[in-house]
Amino acid sequence: MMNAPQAEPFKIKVVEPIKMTTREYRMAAMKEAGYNTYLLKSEDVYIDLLTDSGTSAMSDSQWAGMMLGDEAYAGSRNFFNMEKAVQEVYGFKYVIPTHQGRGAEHILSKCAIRQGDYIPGNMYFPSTRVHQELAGGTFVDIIVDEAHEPDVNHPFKGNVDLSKLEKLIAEVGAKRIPYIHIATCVNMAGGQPISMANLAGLRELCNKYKLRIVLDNTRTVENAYFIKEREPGFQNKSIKEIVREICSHADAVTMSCKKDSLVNIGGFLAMNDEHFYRKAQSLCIIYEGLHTYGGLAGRDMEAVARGIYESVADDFHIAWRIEQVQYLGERLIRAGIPIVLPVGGHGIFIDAKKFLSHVSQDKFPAETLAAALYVESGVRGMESGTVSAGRDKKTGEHKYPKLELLRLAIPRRVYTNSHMNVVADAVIKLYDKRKALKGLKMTFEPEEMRFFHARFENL
Ligand code: PM9
Repeated sequence: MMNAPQAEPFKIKVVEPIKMTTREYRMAAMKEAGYNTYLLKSEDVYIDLLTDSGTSAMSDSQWAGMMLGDEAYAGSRNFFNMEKAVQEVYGFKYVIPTHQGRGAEHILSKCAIRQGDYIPGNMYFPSTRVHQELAGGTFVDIIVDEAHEPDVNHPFKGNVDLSKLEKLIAEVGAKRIPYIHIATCVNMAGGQPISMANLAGLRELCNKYKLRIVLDNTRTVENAYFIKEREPGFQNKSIKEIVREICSHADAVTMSCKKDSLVNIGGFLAMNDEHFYRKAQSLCIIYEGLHTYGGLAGRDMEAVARGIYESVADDFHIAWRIEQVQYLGERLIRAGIPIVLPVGGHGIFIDAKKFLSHVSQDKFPAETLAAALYVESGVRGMESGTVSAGRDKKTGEHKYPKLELLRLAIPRRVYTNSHMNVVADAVIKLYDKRKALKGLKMTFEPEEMRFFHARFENL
């Protein structure tokens, strides 16, 4: 175990008061929001664990950098700072800024996918899969089976099952696979890392079939921490070195800077291939903005540049971040709460199928749990289960995933372990009252990414 700092490796300079509410108030707010935590007003939330995306506290250096924003339409100095940060930390030559991660996914999908293509990945992510499908592709899950089993304790549940990839290549042919999209610290699996050995094996296999690897780089710094902790041979390497080595196995990356890079907005697509870069640059101009701002203000790009360096400047930042998540996880494990094991990098994922074993999956146990936890305590989490999985395009039926989870994602540098204690106490209290929960009925269903704005009624 790395020497994690005993307390937060920062001190608090600015604070944001949070509103305390009563149970009656929260019951009314939840009803008004159609029992979907995404539809709550954030000011009605006490501890907000909806997402770790764009919710980080920026440092004084990042805020100071915001004042140095060069808001020129073209050639902003902040773009060059961001480009240099990506080149130095992640090791890619060409950088296209985007407003956030899905902007990069959109450009990549449009550039590379043709109708009828297959895009293998280590478990789906909603925005990534939607862009693949809109471009005419089909996502294929090639993650190891263990990733779909909440209580199987495996150190690298984000690993690719190489035999699943070989099987797909044999079935459809390498020509129908434009690239493999591999995530670090796989979100939908519970923030589970991929090992360096697995990445190296994947690279070898892809070289054999001349296939490209695109990395979803969103949580690579967190993944690097797990490699350092768990994979032999990495204990004496810095997080910065491990991050660089992870990226060396990829041809390109998509990135939501709203996670690892400690900013409230921003993303990029980066690669080494000049031809791909030129094509992506043109699409950036059409969909995002000029290729030296891509939908971001100059000040946002400066915050991204500084955030990228900060995320790997020393190993204490990431050690403290992950240890806080582990702290909450261990409190829940000790109380017998069913959560995804091992504890992942960016949050706790409660196994709603086990927590609410009396609520069938067509009554959305994870969404039910999210709504109930808010009413109980003012803590907001997010569903990652049947509602997020959507419907099968062919049969029109709900896709019932093996993982039906309530995610409690922890923003970076925002909450203390006192807040984590409040969260743990609330979950434990709710567990004792779980039999009173009956499930939800969907009353409004949007076509794409329905978890964001679906509405429900209490059963
Ligand atoms: N992740 C999250 O809360 C934002 C909301 S979408 C449910 O976890 C990965 C692995 C992500 C991710 C966003 C994106 C998209 C790509 N890959 O939100 O567009 O976790 O910046 O990034 C969210 P953007």
